[in-house]
Amino acid sequence: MKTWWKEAVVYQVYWRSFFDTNGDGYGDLEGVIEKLDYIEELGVDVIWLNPCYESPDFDNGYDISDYNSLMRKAGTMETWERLLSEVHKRGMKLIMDLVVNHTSNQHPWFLESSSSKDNPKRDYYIWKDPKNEKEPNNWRSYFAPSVWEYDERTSQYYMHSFAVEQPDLNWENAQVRQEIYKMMRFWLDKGIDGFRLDVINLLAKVEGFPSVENPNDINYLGNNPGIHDYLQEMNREVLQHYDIMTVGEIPFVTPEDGLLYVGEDRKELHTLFHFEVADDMPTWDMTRFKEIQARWYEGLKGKGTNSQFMNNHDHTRQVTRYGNDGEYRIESAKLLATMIHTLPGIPYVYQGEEIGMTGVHFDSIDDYNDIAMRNKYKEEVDKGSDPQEVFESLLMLSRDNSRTPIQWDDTDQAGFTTGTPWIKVNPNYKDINVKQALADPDSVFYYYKKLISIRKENPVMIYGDYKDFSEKDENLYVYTRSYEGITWLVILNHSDEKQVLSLGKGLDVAGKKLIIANYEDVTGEESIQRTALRPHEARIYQI
Ligand code: TEU
Ligand code: CA
Repeated sequence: MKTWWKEAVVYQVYWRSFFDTNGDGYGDLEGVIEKLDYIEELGVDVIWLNPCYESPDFDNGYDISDYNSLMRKAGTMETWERLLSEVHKRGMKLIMDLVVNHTSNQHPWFLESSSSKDNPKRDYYIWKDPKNEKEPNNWRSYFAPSVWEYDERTSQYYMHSFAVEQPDLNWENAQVRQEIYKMMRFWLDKGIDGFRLDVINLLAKVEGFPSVENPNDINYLGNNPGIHDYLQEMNREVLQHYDIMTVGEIPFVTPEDGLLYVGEDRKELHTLFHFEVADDMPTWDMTRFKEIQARWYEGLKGKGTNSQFMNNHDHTRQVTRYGNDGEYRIESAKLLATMIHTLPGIPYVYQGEEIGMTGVHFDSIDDYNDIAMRNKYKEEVDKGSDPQEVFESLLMLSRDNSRTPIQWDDTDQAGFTTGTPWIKVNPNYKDINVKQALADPDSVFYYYKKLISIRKENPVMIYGDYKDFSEKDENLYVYTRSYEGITWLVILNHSDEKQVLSLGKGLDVAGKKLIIANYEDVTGEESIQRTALRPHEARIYQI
């Protein structure tokens, strides 16, 4: 079935790092409004806005203390409403980040819940008695050694899958669920176009809360019995009544499990982020990547829709982590884009990716803000590890790699703010910035723009069958997408060396139409039955 959201390209706006209009060092919604023409120019359809609700901001807005009002740093409700209408005016859509596995510990619900054992909201969160004077079980949290935090006032522990400041809601409680549904309607009735649902598969917890054999492999936090009842209820009560797009953040899933969330007959969610790449593939691994793509393609084929992304606000920028951010930065950024936009699934562009922004290496832990990194650093140093070694081991995957401000131009602070930015600007902003990209017709930006625009005229990019012709190759990735008699051949050399390509029968491109290429001298008439592809070279032909 064809739908608007299957055909969309989504642009993720991490607003605090986007553009600051009042000099306080934080990007803000006014800044997003000011730069909407830039986003529109890229040609994307949907904007995913990271959380901008009232929050003490321990985890950059993922710790919400009031779902119905705006974080002061972001702006006012009036600004937000203007943002929505300006997005719509430009023919784009806006999806909001829905964080309902947990709230902030400053949320009035938690303040009440923690005040006494017989408070009517006690059951809004997950409270347990100590076991042998210790934690109720050995579960590890994403951002802390234990999911349990002891609260002296009532001599019980509460559960937090993330930081201590992010207590998990108790989804078993029907009143909690109704409160959440009401809040979702509040935003939907304002006219938003959908939700990105934060760690949505964590809502249901393992019954009985048993200790596990290997607490470090935290997959027991997700995909537990009951989760699909919650999502089907959410769909019935809220989602199905609106023409929206929903994308679930769903760690630890196989395609079989994934289909239970996004199967078109399931009435749960439209699409998902699985993390077989971003969480489980630390550095580039071509054959593994192909294996993941093939398995997900087969698993969801004709039944559900995948998403394609290699970075976001939690994961190091793709050109640094999975590509080449040095000599071949531009070619590599374009190759990765070619891949993401031609593999089956909805493509996501994380702000700054479209100009090939890179990760960072700051000098000291004090330059970092990421609560995941800081907590892990403290945990390891407290255990007695060498601080410098711990620091260095955390650099590559620090979430701040992707959170540095957008580099607008080569002026002070990359033109992001007139004040002091909440996190340092990447020092390479003099070379890599939006102003430069917009002035150069061969920039990464215009390559993205072209890829996105050809998607609009070519349903083969969206609905085409996928076939890999290069399964075992460590460097080359050669695949086709086919739809209604049209076949596109995608050829990628994901390596720093020349690679000899030999195309099998039926794949010759002689005289065939070149759709796009990331080396300027490729024009499309040549036969490349056997040819050498240059480092990070990417081409698409219609054959
Ligand atoms: O992320 C979930 C999370 O823990 C990710 O860091 C993880 O790498 C992966 O994406 C899922 O396995 C979400 C938000 O994106 C993140 O910013 C928040 O800190 C977190 O939830 C808690 O709300
Ligand atoms: Ca600001």
